[in-house]
Amino acid sequence: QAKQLNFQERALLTANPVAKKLLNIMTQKSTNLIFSADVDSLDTLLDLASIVGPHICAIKTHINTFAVENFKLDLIYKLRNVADEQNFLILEDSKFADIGNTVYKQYVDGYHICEWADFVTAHAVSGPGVIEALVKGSGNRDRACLLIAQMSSDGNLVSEAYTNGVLKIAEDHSGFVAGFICRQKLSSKPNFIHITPGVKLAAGMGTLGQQYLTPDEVIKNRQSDVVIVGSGIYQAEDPLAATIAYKEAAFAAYNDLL
Ligand code: S5P
Repeated sequence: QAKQLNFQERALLTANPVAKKLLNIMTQKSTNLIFSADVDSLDTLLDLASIVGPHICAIKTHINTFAVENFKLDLIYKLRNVADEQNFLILEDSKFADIGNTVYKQYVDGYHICEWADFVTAHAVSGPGVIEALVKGSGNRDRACLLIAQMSSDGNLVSEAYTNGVLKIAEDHSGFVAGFICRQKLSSKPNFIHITPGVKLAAGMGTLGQQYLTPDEVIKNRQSDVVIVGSGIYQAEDPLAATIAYKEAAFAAYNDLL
């Protein structure tokens, strides 16, 4: 098997500042784990972020899932401080999918995502205008997006041709696209980071169509780079112990490939 470039080597080959930061953090902290903090309130999210922060390379948020009644956007700026102190990035999983003009407003005006999220997720279904809108909204900040190239849910409509189209758009916008949300390695270009959700230590079917793979399967067999774990951590009796278990499993699998 040919020698794989490690994260540190790939950071040097990456023009996007966020991809570079992520690759460097993964090297410094020995973690290719992103925590998907799908909890009920921003207060709970902040508490968990402080606990698991030392063991993750990024936290993934869904800012529009919190009940509006007692929503306070200022808490997300507290998360920004925790992220800076503990050296992890913030990935807002907006899955932008509309025409450029609408995405621009969602990114800049709605929740001020451009201010606090290092990177965001986007579908490429509407074409490259979505990326152009995010570039415009980012201004001179260090920002990036991940394109959804494949999905984990049962019965999803993503075809091989669609995935190939997403790769093409990513290559044409590689200054802003840091990588992919995917089920396996899709591109041999070292600047693209492959990030995989739908991960649990026990593989199998989750609720509402979610399908789980193990960290070992995702990183070693499918050669993705990073795992995203949500309920495997926040539903665990001991979220810190679970975080460490996922971190060690995913990083050992990465080391096995080198
Ligand atoms: O295909 C996908 C893409 C994403 S970003 N499948 C996913 O599950 N996700 C997200 O990853 C999903 O929105 C959720 O926030 C997380 C998975 O959470 P878990 O609890 O199933 O680990």
